[in-house]
This record gives sequence, C-alpha cells and structure tokens, in this order.
Amino acid sequence: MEKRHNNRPISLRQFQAAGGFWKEKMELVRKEVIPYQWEILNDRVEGASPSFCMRNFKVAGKLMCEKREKGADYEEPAYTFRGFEALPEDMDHLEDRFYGFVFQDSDFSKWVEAVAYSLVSHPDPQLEQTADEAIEIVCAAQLENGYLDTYYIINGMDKSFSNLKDHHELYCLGHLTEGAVAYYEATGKDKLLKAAMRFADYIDSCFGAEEGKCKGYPGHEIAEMALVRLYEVTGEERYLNLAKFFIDERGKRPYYFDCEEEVKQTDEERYQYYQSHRPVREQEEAVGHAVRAVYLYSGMADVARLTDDEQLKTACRRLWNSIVREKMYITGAIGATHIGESFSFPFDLPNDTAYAETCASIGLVFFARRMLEMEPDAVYADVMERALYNSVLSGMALDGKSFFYVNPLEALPEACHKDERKFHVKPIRQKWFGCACCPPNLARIISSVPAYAYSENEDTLFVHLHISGTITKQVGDQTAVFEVESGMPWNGNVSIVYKGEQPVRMKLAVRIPGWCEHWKADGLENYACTEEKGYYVITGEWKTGSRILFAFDMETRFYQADDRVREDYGKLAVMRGPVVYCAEEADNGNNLHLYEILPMHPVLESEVMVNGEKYPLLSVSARKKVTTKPDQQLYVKYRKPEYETAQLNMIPYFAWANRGENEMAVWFNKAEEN
Ligand code: FUB
Ligand code: ZN
Repeated sequence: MEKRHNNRPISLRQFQAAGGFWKEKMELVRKEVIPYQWEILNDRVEGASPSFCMRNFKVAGKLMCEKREKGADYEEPAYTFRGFEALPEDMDHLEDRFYGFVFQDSDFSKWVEAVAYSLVSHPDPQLEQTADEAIEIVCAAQLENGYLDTYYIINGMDKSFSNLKDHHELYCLGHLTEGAVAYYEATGKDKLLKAAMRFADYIDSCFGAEEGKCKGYPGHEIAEMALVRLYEVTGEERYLNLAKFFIDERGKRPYYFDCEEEVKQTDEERYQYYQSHRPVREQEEAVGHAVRAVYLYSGMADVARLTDDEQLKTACRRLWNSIVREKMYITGAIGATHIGESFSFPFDLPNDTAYAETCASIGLVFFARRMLEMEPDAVYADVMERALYNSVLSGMALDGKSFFYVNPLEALPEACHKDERKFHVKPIRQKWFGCACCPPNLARIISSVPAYAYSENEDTLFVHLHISGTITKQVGDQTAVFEVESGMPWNGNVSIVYKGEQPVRMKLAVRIPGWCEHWKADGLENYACTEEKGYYVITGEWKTGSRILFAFDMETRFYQADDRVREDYGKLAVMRGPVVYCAEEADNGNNLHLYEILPMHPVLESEVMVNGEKYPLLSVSARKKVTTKPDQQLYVKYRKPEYETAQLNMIPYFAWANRGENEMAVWFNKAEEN
C-alpha cells in the first residue's frame, strides 16, 4: 500500500453528479450561496452585517484612495478581538482602516474555495472571472516578504505575530492556503497558490525549531491541515515539517502563550480553550473551543498518516473516542456550551442551550475524513454521515438563503427571545452574521461532498456515503467507471453499475451503515466478498454492465442516550436511515413537552410540504398529557395523569425552522408501557 496515501479522497474531477439529494444541495450552493456571499463580501447586501472583507484587501493593497497617510496625528482605532467596536455611522465615507473581525480575510478564502469546487462540477466562466478579479485584489495586498493578513498590513506590521493566541494570522494563512490549493486544482491557475506559498514560506522563515525562530503555534488551528494540503499539492517537505512543528510545539512548557503575554506559568485550565494545555500526544479529552479542537485533530491525523507516527495516531483515536463516546449530540453536533464555544464535560449535552456551532460539525467531518484516510474503518464514516445529514445541513435553510450558527436540539422561541442564557439560540435562520464563519464553511463542504463520499487507494474504491453519481478511477493504466444510483437518505436502495469500457480487476469497498441492521446485496456471483471494518469488500473483475444492488433496510429506529446524559434520560429520539427527525409546532401544536412516545407501536410514513418541497413525515405513536384545567397553584399534590392518544409528527431535523418561528424538539419522553 502506498505510504503517503493509505486511502485518499477522490478528486472532484473523478465525480460527475447525477441527480439525487446532494446534487440538489450542491446546486443550491452554486446558485444561491456563492453569488450571495460575493455580494456580502463586497458589502452590497442591504440590511446584512457588513463584511468589509474585500474592502480590507483593497485598503491593504492601496487600491482605495487613502484619505490620509498615517502621520503623527494617527490615532490607532480601538480594535477588539471580536471585531469593530462600533459601526461607522456614515458607511459611504469610511476611513481607510481595517474593519471587521481580525479573521475577516478568511471569508474570502472560504468563498474562493467553494467557488473552486463549484467550478469543477459546473464550469462557469463568469464566476471564474469574478474569482480571478478577487484574487488580483487579494494578491495586491501581499507584502514583498510574502506576509498577507490585512489586519496587520493596515494597522502596522510592528505588532504582527505578537498575539498568536487570539489574533488569527496563522488561521488566515490556513484558510488562504485551502482556498488557493482548491482554486489551483480546479482551474490550473496558480496566482493564489503562489501567494499562499509565499505567505507560508515567510511564516516558515519566522517559525520553527531552529535557533532564533519563533516557537509559537496557532491560537486558532487550521494552518496544520492546510500546510499538509500545500505539501501534498507541491511536494515541498518544508510545509509538512512546519505543520508537524506547530503540532509538536503545542502545549510544551513553558507555555508559548504565557511567554507571549509575559505572564508567569499559568495552569493547564487557562489553555484548554486553545487545546494547548498539554502536548497533543498527552491529550486525552476533547476540550475547549470545539472548532479549534477538531481543526487541530484533523491536522494531527494528517501528520500522523504522512509520518506514520503511531503515538500521534493513538492520540487521534483517543480524542476521537472522547468526542463520539462522550461529547457528541445525536445529530453529530459538538460543542455543548456557548461559553467559549466549547466542549463541556463528558455527557453534558443540553438540548436547549446547546451551542453546536455549524463550523464545529463541519470540522468533525474534516476529522472523520482524515481518520478514514489514516485507517479505513466505517466507524469514522458513520459519524461523518451523521454530521453531514443532520447538524451540518441544519445550518442552512432549505432555500439556501439563511443560516444557523447555533444548532439546538430543542427550541422554544419565547425562551430564545427572553432568556439571556439562550440568546445565542436563534429560532429562525439569519441572513448573515457579523462573525460569518459558518455560511462560507457550509458552502465549501457541501460543494465538495463527493470527496467525502468516495476515496481510493491503488486498487480499491471506497464508498463511504452512497451518493448518486459517476466515479472514475485509475487502476494502473486502466480506467474504471462506476455509476451509482442511490435513494439515500430516503431509501436504502443503491445500484452500482460498472460502466468502464475495459474490464478492470479491482476492489469495491461499500460501507454497511452502522445504523443498518438488515441488508442484502445481489449480483455478487462472480466476486469474492469479505467484510472488513464495516465495509463490504467486493473483489474481482468488473465487466461493462456488471451490476450490484444493495438494499439497506431503513425502518424507523428509536434511540436512547447513555444514562449519563442527564438531559436525555428517559427520552427517545427518532432516526430513519442516517436522518435524525424532530417534531415542530407546525405539525403538532405547541407544548411539545407534553408528548410521550410509544416506541412499540407502528410508525406511519407520509409526506409534508416544507418550503414548497415534499419531505418525509413520520407519524410516531404517542400520547399527550391532558392539561384541560390549568391549576391555579404552581404545585399540586400528585394525581394520576390523564393522556389522550396522539401522533407525534416528525420531519427531518435539518429541515426545521423553515416555516417561521416555532417550537422544536428532538428528544421526547418515553411513555411507560406494560
Ligand atoms: O475564530 C474564528 C471563528 O469564529 C471560529 O472558528 C468560530 O467558532 C468563531 O468564533
Ligand atoms: Zn462558524
């Protein structure tokens, strides 16, 4: 097996979408999100929080007329880490200074990355021209030495790299690199790639183990995995070494962040937020800011794979287990508390105050894919699928025009409006955000989903997510072509037809979803089949027209949480296939908490219109507590409750909040049955 790539994601060029669930989502991103975001980046959307992103690049690159040079009377604006202190009153007459969050540059980088993926599946010369022009603007801001972060270019380079902990220069490098690599791979144009390399080279000249170099590392991780990507596209070892340096340096004593702030020996807790409390190989529990954490773990998995570092692999597995066994919602969401946008302690998974940032779920998908690259095992793909169909997709409205940053599993609009502890939970998706990390992250992951669905090594094509499309694969000098038609996520029928002109001997490894108890496959007579780590591996010679049919049973399933998850104790959640269901007021009336599920009774399946489209509706047998005579007293002596027979109508969780503000819940009390 090739060492560098145990199991690499397919290139988007190897995939041609052919209808189905994800093609629709990719089209939504192409038609709605990418153009809308471009308007946002240029502050042209009335009523939306201004981005200032492209404006900052223009100011930094002196492409806007400077109103005045920084002189003796120059007053440093009062920047805060979390962004501008106050919006200027007169938006038409802004000063030539930096506006927005310190990481505002990254909004462009994520946008251009999404554009790149979209161009591969759907060439669009006009969009490409817009991106080329944007790249010109971005590159104009780059300094001679390669540095490219507009916050410091505009505010003064004297303070650059002085606050690695909270300012995001290395984060901006990471996103710029990811966008640049994707754009290069999509178009063959290397202007942005060269800019990213120059920035990375500059950073490489400043940071490293060599004497005289800075021993710092990113406060917000991502540079690690981005540098690995740069290494893989350029073959330049120095990028891999730099990624490894950042990973190895993290958490060493004395803490770099202590030295940076000139404070003495703080304790571990202070740096859990940044996952820099201990060397990464000694970390046992996923802690701190959830997005940062999964971005770090993704970089660790990349480096562990490429350097065959067993100790690092073990740390990745341990942190993976800490997340999925103790800290992940049933939707695949992570980061239970809004305080520090962080993981909470094990099994603390509140539903109504959940933070569950969209970016954190996206980061979990990144981590899962990298674990799969490290060691193909369907447990990783199961989580990847769970997050994609649930907590990731819930981040975007069905029409692609509004977004959630926070993805709760229970919402009561009145509480969201009146209870300060839940102000972070919005009962309806927003057009945009001042801190706009999530929408462009959604755009880049959705438009590259085929590269999560399929991966390959020399002689094997892995089917992790059964998504419809045609996949080509080189096996030596032969080209294999498979056409996949899949009913996922609504039905479990998956047909795989070999369409290559030449017969090819190879393996097809099809994931048997962890949620599926019964399945069968037809058409396997001429192949040798084995089950390996959750994949059904079909080996043999594939001839034109060979057809295999999988049927994965997709009956509705009820889940209970580990007893230690107090918030879910005695409750049930409902899944069908990979999709988590929720109940909304729109289909059930209010006071959803009065419903109790009867899991032994049949579930009816029908359809409901949401946003002008048909979605599956599950009618779960339930009973509803009768509260006809409200008590005058807040507390009354216990009396035997009365129930009425009820149906609890449930829709896919990702489709919630598309019919205005209303109550929603995923977990319901289980009715006691004799
Ligand atoms: O700091 C950059 C991004 O902003 C983080 O990843 C998000 O959690 C948000 O805080
Ligand atoms: Zn986000």
